[in-house]
Order: sequence, then C-alpha cells, then structure tokens
Amino acid sequence: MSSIEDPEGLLEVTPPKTWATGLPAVTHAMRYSLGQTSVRRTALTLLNINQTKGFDCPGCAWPEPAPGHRAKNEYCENGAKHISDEATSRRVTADFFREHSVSELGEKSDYWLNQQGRLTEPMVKRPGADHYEPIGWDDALALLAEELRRLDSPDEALFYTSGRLNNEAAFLLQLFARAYGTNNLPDCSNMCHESSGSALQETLGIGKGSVSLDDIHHSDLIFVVGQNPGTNHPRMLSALEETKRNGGHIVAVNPLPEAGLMRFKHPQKARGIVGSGTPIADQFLQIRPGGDLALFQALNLMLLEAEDARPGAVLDHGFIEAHTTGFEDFVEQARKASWDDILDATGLTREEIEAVGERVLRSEKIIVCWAMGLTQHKHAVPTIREVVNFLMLRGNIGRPGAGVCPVRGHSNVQGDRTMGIWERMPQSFLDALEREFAFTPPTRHGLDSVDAIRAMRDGDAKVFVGVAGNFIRATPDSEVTEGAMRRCRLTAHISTKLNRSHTVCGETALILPTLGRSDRDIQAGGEQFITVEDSMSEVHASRGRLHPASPHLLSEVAIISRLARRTLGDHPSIPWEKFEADYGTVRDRISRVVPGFEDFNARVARPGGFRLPNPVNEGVFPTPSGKAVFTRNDFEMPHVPKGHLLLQTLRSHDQWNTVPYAMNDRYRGIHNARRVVLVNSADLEALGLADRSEVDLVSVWRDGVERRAEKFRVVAYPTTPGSAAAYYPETNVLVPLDSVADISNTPTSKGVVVRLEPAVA
Ligand SMILES: Nc1nc2c(c(=O)[nH]1)N[C@H]1C(S)=C(S)[C@@H](COP(=O)(O)OP(=O)(O)OC[C@H]3O[C@@H](n4cnc5c(=O)[nH]c(N)nc54)[C@H](O)[C@@H]3O)O[C@H]1N2
Ligand SMILES: Nc1nc2c(c(=O)[nH]1)N[C@H]1C(S)=C(S)[C@@H](COP(=O)(O)OP(=O)(O)OC[C@H]3O[C@@H](n4cnc5c(=O)[nH]c(N)nc54)[C@H](O)[C@@H]3O)O[C@H]1N2
Ligand SMILES: [Mo]
Repeated sequence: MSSIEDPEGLLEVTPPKTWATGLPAVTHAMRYSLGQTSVRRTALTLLNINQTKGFDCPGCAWPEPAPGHRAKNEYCENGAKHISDEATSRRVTADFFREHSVSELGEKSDYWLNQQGRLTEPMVKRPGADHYEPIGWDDALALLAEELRRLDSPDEALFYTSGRLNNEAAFLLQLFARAYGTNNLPDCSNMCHESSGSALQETLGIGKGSVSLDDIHHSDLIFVVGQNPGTNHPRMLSALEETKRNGGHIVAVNPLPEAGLMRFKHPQKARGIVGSGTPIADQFLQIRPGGDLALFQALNLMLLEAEDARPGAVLDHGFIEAHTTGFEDFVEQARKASWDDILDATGLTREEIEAVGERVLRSEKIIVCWAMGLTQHKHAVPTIREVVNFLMLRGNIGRPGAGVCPVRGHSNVQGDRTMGIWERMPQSFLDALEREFAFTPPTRHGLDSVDAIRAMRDGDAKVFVGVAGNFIRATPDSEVTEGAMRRCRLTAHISTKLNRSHTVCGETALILPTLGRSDRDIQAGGEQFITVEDSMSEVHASRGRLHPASPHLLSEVAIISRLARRTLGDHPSIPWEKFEADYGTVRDRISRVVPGFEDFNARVARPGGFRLPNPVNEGVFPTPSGKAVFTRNDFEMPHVPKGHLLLQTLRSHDQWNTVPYAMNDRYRGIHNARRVVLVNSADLEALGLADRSEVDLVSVWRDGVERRAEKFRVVAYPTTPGSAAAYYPETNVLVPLDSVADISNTPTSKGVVVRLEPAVA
C-alpha cells in the first residue's frame, strides 16, 4: 500500500459547534480563495457563481432559487472553496513531472497532490517508465484509441464518470461507449445515491426526487435523515429556515449532533451575522447507524394503530386505492414490527419515537430528505422503500409540500443519469439511440463500480478511462482496488487536477487535462455553454467566465468527440466534429433521444432554464403496474459483535469528496488532523482506551482478511454509543469490496464493523 503523508499537525480539539454558517464561514471561504489566486480572480470567480449568466457551482446539487429571487452571493462557504480550488493560479507543468516520479507522487498525500494546481498539458507514462512525459493531443488520443481497438471485446473497457461531468459531455460519452460496443459505464452514483435510485424506481417508477424548492418552503414537516447539510449542502439551510418561517417543523435523524442541524445563521443577511440564528431541528433523534429502517417501521406501525383507533381519519385511503398496489401485503408485514427490535436498532426511547409520531399526525404535508446516512448501508434499499411506504400511507407523494427528496451530491450527478450514464439504461433509451444514430447499442448490462474493480482484478477489464473523478480514492478496499487498477494495460484520466488515481497506473497511463466549470470554452462555432440538472430536476445553462488555466486544455466535449472519431472512424450519422464545434448540435440530439428535453436549446436559453416533468407529481407512476408500490421489508439491523464498533466514513467540513482542502473540521471542533476517530466516551471507557490515544482501526469481515487503517487518534465525541466516525477516503481501506448494499451494490461505507487496537509505537 502507498503510505500517505498527510500534512497533519498537532491535533487540537474544541467543543463541537451548535450552529452553522454566518460570517466566519464567509471569511473562511475568502481565505482559501486568496491562498489560491489573486484578489481579482477571486472576485471574478465569486461574482459568477450560480448567477443566470455565470456558472453553476460544482459544490453540490442543491437547486438555486428562481432568477430574481437569488442573492447576489448565491453560494456558500464550501461552494466558494470548491470553485476557488479550480480557479487556482497554481500549475502542474511538464517540468513538475520531470521532477517527480510516479512512485514519488504515490507517496504524497491527497491534499498535497491537489495543492499542486491545475493540470496543463497531456502527459503519458510509458510501459516500464516511472515518469510521465509530455505527449501531444493527437498522439495521446491515437494511443488510447489504438488500445481500445486492440481489445478482444469492447466489454474489456471501462468508462468511469463522476457527477462533475456536464450533460453534453455525458451524453457524448455514453454515445461513444455504446457505439463502441459496451454498457460499461460505472459512475460515482454507484457509491452514492444508487440505493435511492433502486428503491424509488421500484416503488414510484422514477429514480429521482419528487419535490421542488417551493415544496420545501411550504411543507409542514421535513425529516432530514442521514445528512449533514451544514457542511455538504449549506444552501439547504436557507431553504429550511424559510420552511420554519412559514410555520413548518423539522425532525433531524443522525448519530451525530451536526452543527447545521441545530442552529443556522444566514450569511447573506445582517441578522445572520449577529444574534443566535434560527433553530433548525424541532426534534433531534440521535439514532444508531443503520437504525433508520426500524425507525420508519415504528412510525408506520403507529400510523396503522392510529387508524385502528380512528378509522378513516389517519390514512389517505383515496390515494392508496387510486394510486398504489401491495397495501394489504405491506400491512400484514408492518404489524409484525416489534418494539423490542425497534428500540434495539434505533437506540431511541419509545417516548421519542412516539413524539415524532404525534408530529406526523399533526402534519398534512411531509417531506423526507436523505443522503449518504441512508444509502451506504447493507439494508439501504429496504430502508428507503420503507420511507416511501411511510409517505404513501398519508398520501404524501405527488402533492404540494410533500414527497421524496434524495439530496444529491455532485452538481450534475442526476443529469448524467438522465443522459444515459448508467450501466443498465432501459431498452426504451437504447431504442431511441438506435433511431437517432443508426447503430444498434449493446443490450447486455454493463459493469458498475464494484463489478468494474472485480473485472480489473480478475484481468477481465484491461482499459480504464476515468472522466472527472478520482476512482482510486472513491472506491472501497483501497489495496484490492489499487492492485486491480495496476493490472490494466492502459489507464487514462480526463481531469482538472492531480489526484491519486494518476499515481496508480496501468502499464501505460495518460493524463488528459480539461477545462473546468469556471473556464471560458471557445470552439470553432464560438463561445459555448454547457447544461446541468440539479437535485430537483431543474435544467439550466452554465457558462465559464475565467481565462482557461492553460492554452493546451481541451473541453470534455472535445476530448470525447476526438477520441470517438479516432476509435470508431467517421460515422455517417454521428457528426463528432460538429458536436465539438457547437454544443447546440449535441443538445438537438438530446432533445430527440431523452424524454423531457423537447426543444432543449430554446428552453434552456431562458434565464433559470426549465424543470423536467416528474410523472409522480401528475399522479402517474411509471412502474410495470402503473401504480406506486407498497413493499414488505423485513426488519434488519447491523450486527456488531461485542467489543466492536460500527464505523461510518464521512466528510469533514474541509474536504470535497476525495480531496481534503485543509486538515480541519471546524463544526465538529477537530483541528489540524484528519486521522482521527470519533468515539463515545462510554465506549472508550468500556474499551479501556484513553481520549487522544493512538489506535489502529481494524475491520472485521466474513472473508477473514484483516483490513487495517493505522495510527488514528481517538477523540471522545457525543456520537451514538456503539458507533464511531472517521473521515473518508483515509478509511476506504477498511471497506471490504464485497460488503455492499443488497440490490444497489453500493459499498457499505456507513456500516463498517471495526475494532480499535492500541497502535504499536
Ligand atoms: N463541502 C462538501 N459538499 C459536498 C461534498 C463534499 O465532500 N464536501 N460531497 C458531495 C457529495 S458527492 C455527496 S453524496 C453529498 C454527501 O452529503 P452527506 O450525506 O451529508 O455526507 P456525509 O459526510 O457522508 O454525511 C453523512 C451524514 O449521515 C450521518 N449518518 C451516518 N450513518 C447514518 C445512519 O445510519 N443513519 C442516519 N440517520 N444518519 C447517518 C452522518 O453522521 C453524517 O451526518 O455532499 C455533496 N456536497
Ligand atoms: N468510504 C467512503 N467512500 C466514499 C464515500 C463515502 O461517504 N465514504 N462517498 C462516495 C460518494 S457519495 C461519491 S460521489 C464518490 C466521489 O468520488 P469521485 O466523484 O470519483 O471523486 P471526486 O473527489 O469528486 O473527484 C475529484 C477529481 O475530479 C476531477 N475534477 C474536478 N472537476 C472536474 C471537471 O470539471 N472536469 C473533469 N474532467 N474533472 C474534474 C479532479 O481531477 C479531482 O481530483 O466517493 C464515494 N466514496
Ligand atoms: Mo456523492
């Protein structure tokens, strides 16, 4: 394993904060930005974030308010940090690679690699070499095309993407992969909201959320489950503040008392700077990790019993009869829920759960929001199905102020799926591609991220192309995954910044540097814009405004189009050259292939863009039966042997996914260090461990392999007893490749059984 030299300092711990955002947050963002680039470039960057003529903030997928209702500064601290990281003036040049060998770079930390700046020109590492050297674009793409053509089967190639990719490039990438002959389109969603997609597709017939920002503002009761909005979706807090101003209530469900769930101070308003801010959660349920299925089963049991006591007054029989199937089956199962199990799994008291039940009965319009705390468990899919059961019982689907809200991560992760980045696109989509482009797409399902690792490990996949992500640090079981990647004949990455995936090379490796969201994009057909879709199905344009980081960068659309032409040759009905010159021609094709995008170019030209139709809100459920589906979900909870803890791997306040921006986690009171593990003080006492002592985290899995993350500092922290929390990606090494969610195949990054061993000095 490559050792990781983090620029860690002396750990300092302060009490966790009880509120999020406010003025200090803005100064933190500015400080990061000014450390990266000039005052002028900082100002230009910040002025253009999330403005109708500017670029979409790549920080998260939370929607912007309608044009006219936006703040001049419609961004948060972390979005500003994230975009400043892209707008940095630092550069990684050919000289840099001459100076640093690949093995040397492999020893550097994720933080260090990212801090070197923007990639500036294509680089190649030849077989047997330990240095990247410059290569021209034509030669780089010819080399990649040649390797792709040499494969025995197109299914030996993998095309990984993250949700940073825009709609136009995503559409072209899936078109290229399928014209080449494979559905191998693993993406970051596989590690993220795949469980949401699986559960929602099965129950509601569409794998997306059903609510709009307006629904959030006007809901009576919002559950925020398994989510840390103060860090990961700060602008969501403004929306929740509005909900509260309108009389709505909030229930937060989390093993950690996250600052952003407690109190919010609005950075854009004077009264957010002073004063105590708005309390967010009216009730906080400090749940055991993995206990959410039991919680929603308890709420459902209570609703059924309330209906028994007051027939006709509790459930929405009109909705259930007109729009759903499976109700009787569900009821039979739901009545079997046992309070002993529920209290055991949730760690909550019956009184706490009953108090939530009372709130539910008082509320006409309910929304459940969730993120990684629900999706990354073995029983994630049944948990989310049970959330749907809960909402449907009182008709809280498809009407104003009510519905499902999986809060997405990457700014265009939902859009990429809409564009066809999925290893299992439905036949109707493949048929539409065939009609539009006159070739027959492969129908065999492709590989997702976990299966892609298995295929590389077993020698069944030989070429890996990664676009806009950091596969090696996003995926589980780091040692296995690194070994798998090194077996490839060729690994290629289309990236903006240096990351660890560039240091874990196949025999030949390519770095193909690209424009970022904030860079101006000029093509033969003039200045281009791209489009994205947010968490609430709003599609809008994004225009880069900054001078590109280097004259040698190509856009993602250009790289993919040229690679496709090189690999497949000219195709009469796929005009790759035209696509590269004018992205409007790509949007014309999208409008003919993807439902909901009719007249795409005209509609996206309007300020603010347009919202994709969600059939659920019209009472249409595109399931096989045409109805929404109640499901039976067996009780399940994580099994943690005595003396062990259930570890969740999560984000600090100072990182963006696999990239740490600093060593702090301000709201949780952790400073200068990332190799820390948060443990309840009662557990520390029972385990005989002192606060701040050094431990190894050892994960325990049925395959008997010992997975170890060395030298973490224990920090006594008010997490739920029996659980622990530590940062990803340092802890990915502990997540076994085969430990995945049933059905969705998502790694169980929030449910890793570990023991803590005092570190050997
Ligand atoms: N600044 C910043 N913003 C980001 C990102 C980033 O890295 N940095 N990443 C983006 C991406 S891709 C994503 S997917 C999102 C992620 O957004 P989040 O899902 O908020 O991210 P995590 O840090 O993984 O936090 C998981 C939360 O779930 C809680 N949790 C863990 N296990 C359980 C459980 O079993 N039950 C319940 N109820 N809660 C649990 C944790 O305590 C934590 O508060 O954020 C996006 N936005
Ligand atoms: N243990 C554990 N593992 C997890 C998670 C967890 O909670 N715990 N979370 C999972 C989740 S939710 C996700 S989404 C994944 C994230 O996994 P990824 O999406 O694969 O990782 P990122 O860190 O977002 O990728 C960062 C890299 O993207 C490149 N990049 C940035 N912007 C652009 C751009 O505009 N264009 C191009 N071409 N490249 C760009 C840069 O080179 C940068 O180094 O990780 C997953 N892994
Ligand atoms: Mo994500």
